[in-house]
Amino acid sequence: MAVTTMIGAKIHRREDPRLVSGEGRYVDDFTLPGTAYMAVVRSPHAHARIKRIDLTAASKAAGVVAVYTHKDFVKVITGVMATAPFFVPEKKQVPPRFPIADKEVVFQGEAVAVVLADTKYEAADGASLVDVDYDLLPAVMDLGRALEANSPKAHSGAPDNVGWEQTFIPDDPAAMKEADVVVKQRIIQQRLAPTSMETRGVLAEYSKADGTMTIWMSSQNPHLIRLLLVAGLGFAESKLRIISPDVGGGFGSKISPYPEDYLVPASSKLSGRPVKWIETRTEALQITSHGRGEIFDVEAGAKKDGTLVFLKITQFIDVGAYMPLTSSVQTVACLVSGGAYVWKHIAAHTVGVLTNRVSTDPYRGAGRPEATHNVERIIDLLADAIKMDPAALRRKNFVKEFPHTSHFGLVYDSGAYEGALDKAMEIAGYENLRREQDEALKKGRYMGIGISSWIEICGFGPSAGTAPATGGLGLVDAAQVRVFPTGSVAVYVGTHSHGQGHDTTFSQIAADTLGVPYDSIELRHGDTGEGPAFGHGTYGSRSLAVGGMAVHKACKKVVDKATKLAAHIFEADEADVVFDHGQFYVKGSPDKRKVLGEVAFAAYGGSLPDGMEHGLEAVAYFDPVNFSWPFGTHIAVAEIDPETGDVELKRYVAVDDCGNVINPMIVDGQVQGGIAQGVAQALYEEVVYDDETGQMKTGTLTDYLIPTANEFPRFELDRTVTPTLDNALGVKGIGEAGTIAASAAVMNAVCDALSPLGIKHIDMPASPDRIWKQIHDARAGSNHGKEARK
Ligand code: MCN
Repeated sequence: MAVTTMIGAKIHRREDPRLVSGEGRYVDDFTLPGTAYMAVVRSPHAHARIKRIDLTAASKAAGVVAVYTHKDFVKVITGVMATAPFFVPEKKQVPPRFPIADKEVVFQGEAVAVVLADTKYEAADGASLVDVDYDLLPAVMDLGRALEANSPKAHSGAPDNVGWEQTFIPDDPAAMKEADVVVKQRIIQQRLAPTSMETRGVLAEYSKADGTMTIWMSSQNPHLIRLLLVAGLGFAESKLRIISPDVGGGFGSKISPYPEDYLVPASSKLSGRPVKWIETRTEALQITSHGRGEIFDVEAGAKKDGTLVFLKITQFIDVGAYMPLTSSVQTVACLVSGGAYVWKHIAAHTVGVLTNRVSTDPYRGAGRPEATHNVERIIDLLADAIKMDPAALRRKNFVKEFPHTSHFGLVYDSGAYEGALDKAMEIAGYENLRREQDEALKKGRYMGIGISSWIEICGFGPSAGTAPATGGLGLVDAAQVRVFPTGSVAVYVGTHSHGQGHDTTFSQIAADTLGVPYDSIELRHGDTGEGPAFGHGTYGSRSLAVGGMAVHKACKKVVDKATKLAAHIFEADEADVVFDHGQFYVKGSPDKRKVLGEVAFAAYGGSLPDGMEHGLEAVAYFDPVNFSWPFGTHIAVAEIDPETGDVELKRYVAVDDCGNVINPMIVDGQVQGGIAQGVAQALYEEVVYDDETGQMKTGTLTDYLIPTANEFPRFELDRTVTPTLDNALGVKGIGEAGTIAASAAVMNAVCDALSPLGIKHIDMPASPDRIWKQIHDARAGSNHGKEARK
């Protein structure tokens, strides 16, 4: 029997045995005969003019095959890199970017020369012998300073440092006047380094004989990279193949193309040898795009009874020296700034600022963690100002009717925000926690409870909404389903799994839709040489709601054709044929059945209905009608040691809602990983530069503080289920939810704990020294001796 009910099944990820036993195949596991290894000579300065590059010693070094600079690459790289960012129409300037510097370097780590050698050690030694003479230029390292008229410019000769500036919705002074209470807060989103387990890497082989280029690359979206490289490298898509085999994490940092994606294939073309470059960990911290790097000025007003009136957001993004394709995705922080609440008015304005640092680009959540952080922090500040319980203030103002059209014209599809809040409060034991907190304070212990009722826009996205913002490309996705004559099935998808478990969940969808055994499905992704012509890849928690739906749609097409063929086999009318869990029969004769495999065999046989082509396969492109809008409530409980400033995260409760769930275990895993990253931002991680010299101070993992499992309590996870009506599976995304919710929950808990000292806000990361200093200042100030719960 081929009866399956895989959708919703809590099964282990089938890719894991291979991945955890060392059988994964990452870019560095591939080596071709004759491979030359590439090392990149990088600028040690944030901003400088290149006076002279002396290659003499490097060229003569042992094992060195070739040394290339800008003048060599202009012969084979035909265009500039794709930089003009998506989503912000009002660009002021987009600095053009060639993958390697010519006369000026604009951030520490920018490539100035590459060395090819027989081994990676010889390449590194050779690179150390390249002698570059620089004239230092003033660097722009501070976001605020960059906007001053007399600031140095990130690029010499530029009019100013403004990349974009856009008002999404202007102020409404009349609405603002209606508020009885107004609070204001500057909120800093520090720069973060995405830090995948597998650093980036590229291996390229140019074949002169047939004019093809094959590139192995650690990427989240091989088809999109191919599209962009076509322009830069001058190959037709049919001649350019990108293979992203197993990829050890991306977190958004492997979406946009990087200089090495051009320099490695170009070096292969110049040298006639396959060329490989694998990023070192220090390079990963220094030159792989950072996340966040923003300052928000947030102002909000409410009535005394807790009715929310207005929210005003001004966003400044440190975009770095260049603007990658997706750098402006972080402006989504404006578009979902209202969060889960009804506001009478929202005003939002964004400014993208050029500085002499590495670019910022999406990092898990991109814009939505910031929006959640802003609105959830400001709700707590309002609750404090009007002396209302923060949970009650949230409940009073939640959006309760769906679909709901936001001030920005976005339509929240479905939701039940109170249900998630109730469940989270019940699991946390909210009332008891508040009592415990009062008792603790009497004993001099500072305990805090932080709520974060998050919402998200994900599942990017409908072509009607996205194509105008992306230069014409609708963010649809594709799947190809092939049923072979014996009934086994191969599914090719345009998305890419690099930790999200698509091999399992997409096979669950295909198994149920086709009614075949789960084990008969082979899922393939990450190779532009097979499957559908295009797919956008994996980011913005879009894979299930768009790519998974494409799998479902392609399987349906296969079933439709098989039903016609079954009718022919049964000599019955198609309308009378029933398809039931992979078996066909004619109404009224359920004992005479054909399984899909038998029909598949017939599809390659000698008797087909008139006009039917042979074979049983289908390609489907899925264009969603809307984005997807998951939501939930997280509650963090923290205790702070006032003598050391150390934060102990004591409990973390998360109730999330991503509609129907394909695999509960994978969803839990995604939420756990996401929470870990959000907590990491709240308490530990920060990329730090020296403001004078532009040197990065956090260039190793001993300086850039990534927490380990020891730093987290057991996450207490639960769910509510509110399906979307916008797709047939009723699913919404979950890949970023934990990160979107967590920093606000933790920081609300930290600020709540310290509120008896009169402390209203703490910047992230809430490191012991930062907290200790704030406690020290508060105690030294007017609040000393007057500690009382708000
Ligand atoms: N899923 C499900 N039921 C739902 C929703 C999702 O079973 N209702 C399953 C999906 O089928 C899929 C997984 O959960 O197997 C995540 O699905 P989805 O929410 O569609 O997100 P994506 O697969 O598109 O993943 C992208 C998202 C993003 S944007 C980042 S960043 C991120 C993340 O996922 N980077 C990750 N999770 C990561 N996990 C790992 N291990 N590594 C990364 O780099």
